[in-house]
Amino acid sequence: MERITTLDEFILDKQKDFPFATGELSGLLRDIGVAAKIVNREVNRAGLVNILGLEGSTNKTGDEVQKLDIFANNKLIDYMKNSGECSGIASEELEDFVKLPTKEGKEAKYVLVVDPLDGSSNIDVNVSVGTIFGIYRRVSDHGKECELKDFLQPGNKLVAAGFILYGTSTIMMYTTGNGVNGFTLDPSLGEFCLSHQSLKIPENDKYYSVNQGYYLQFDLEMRRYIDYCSDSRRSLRYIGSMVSDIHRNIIKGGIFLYPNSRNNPQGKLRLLYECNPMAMIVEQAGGKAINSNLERILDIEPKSLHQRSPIIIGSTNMVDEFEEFVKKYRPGKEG
Ligand code: AHM
Repeated sequence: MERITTLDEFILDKQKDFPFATGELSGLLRDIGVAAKIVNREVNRAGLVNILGLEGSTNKTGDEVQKLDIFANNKLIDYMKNSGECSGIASEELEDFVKLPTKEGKEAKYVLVVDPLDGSSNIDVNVSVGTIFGIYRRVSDHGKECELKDFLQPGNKLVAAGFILYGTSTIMMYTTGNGVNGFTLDPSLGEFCLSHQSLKIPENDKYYSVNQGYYLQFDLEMRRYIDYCSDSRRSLRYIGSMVSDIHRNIIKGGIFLYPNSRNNPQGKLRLLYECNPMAMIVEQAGGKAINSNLERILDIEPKSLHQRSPIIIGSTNMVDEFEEFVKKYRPGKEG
């Protein structure tokens, strides 16, 4: 029987490649793995909510029932607070970032950005959801509390990024800038086990993924590209859960588009919590991620914590092809 490699073993093994590593980043990644298992347990029990009590009500054990995304947010933050490995957390669920004012928190080198439960509107209908995270090295002085500038760094400064997909199986993928590896949770062991090594996004043109219901609200060049995909008999796959849609594209190849539209002129997805970490993972797997202005997602300078960005992400050949369409059809551009 082949020996399995657990997430913890893998992280520790990789740490050996950096002789001066203090183990903080490894510790932080391992803590995220544990927090993910806690969220996973709750996501799996979500169908029982009607038995245990509806949101806002009191359940049989006397606790108030929380919305699952809030629950995931609170669990993640509580867990990370106690881990002492990061100095602050910015979450899609919270207006402001959270400082970890303990001695360990002030000394910690890293800050975490997280979307605790992305696509949470899918939970009621039993569709996969995910957690997305990114880790930055803080730029403020160590020994003091973290500051806003620690979080407002472009994605090209991320030292690690990853996601957990709560799907038919639970998978965690992460990168520290040296390729992407995936780990599948074995429920019988309670361990994430290495299942996808050095992932590379296939270069094909089988799938495109966009909310085509907003078609009439998109810019001309976006509509032209969607027409072209449809006309070329490509398969449209749209789950409406970014982690699931992008995970499929990483495995099978394809493009995911969440563009600006008349109703959402800046797009919908958040630069810090969704676009940047996913862009780092996809680039590390050999893909590409840009916005509607054809700028690399990872080079955008964030101005605020909850800034949104249009995103076009996936197999390099498809994103390149999209760029050609924009250059050709954007009004006012030559072509
Ligand atoms: P959320 O942060 O409210 O969960 O929304 C994020 C989700 C993404 O996972 C998904 O790609 C997108 O919203 C779907 O939006 P839409 O329903 O507009 O297509």
